Amino acid sequence: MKLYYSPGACSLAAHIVADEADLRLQLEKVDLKSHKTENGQDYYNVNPKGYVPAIQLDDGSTLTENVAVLNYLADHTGHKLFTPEPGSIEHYRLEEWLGFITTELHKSFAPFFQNGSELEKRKAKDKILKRLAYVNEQLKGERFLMGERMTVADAYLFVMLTWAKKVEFDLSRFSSLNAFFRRMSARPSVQRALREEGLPLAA
Ligand SMILES: N[C@@H](CCC(=O)N[C@@H](CS)C(=O)NCC(=O)O)C(=O)O
Repeated sequence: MKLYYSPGACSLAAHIVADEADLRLQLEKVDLKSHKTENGQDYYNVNPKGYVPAIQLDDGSTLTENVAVLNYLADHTGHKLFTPEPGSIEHYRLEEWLGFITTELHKSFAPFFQNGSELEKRKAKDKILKRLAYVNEQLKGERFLMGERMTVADAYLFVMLTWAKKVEFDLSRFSSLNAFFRRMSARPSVQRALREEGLPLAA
């Protein structure tokens, strides 16, 4: 399996999950400006949508969209991460978190990474901080979003928190979220994934 990624992008979640679950993953970096991969391939031939992540499966086909990629990986982690039984309420809770992270957090960062106006950035910041306040409440007394065991949603949330730090949001009042961030940062899988992407260790 191969992951097409860009350092520190949302593809980092899949990278962390694969490492956490000892999935053998080849990595291929994508330059999101030129849309060339590090092997000189035109990335549009891999993912016509032009964005990361994409995973190339062992049968040569490609899967895109972070939620689908994370769900695919979750189903191949051999229970090294918590992967609720299909049909169980926990399964839908995990989908609920993934849907929330991808639409309410991930997409809200767009003005910061796509040259938005100051007004767009201010509105986005208000929304993201409101959503993070909710996550902070949900994490009170919990190690991970789904309780005691890590799921793919935790890896995705971790990446969102690295972005919030990158754009210098003040997260100091979110004590549960900060504790979660420290716990995730301490995981060898997270440290290895950051190192492999050439990124500083999260602090
Ligand atoms: N809907 C996609 C969005 C992925 C996305 O936003 N990828 C960003 C990096 S985090 C990207 O590659 N942006 C470059 C572009 O859109 O051309 C998903 O959920 O996977």
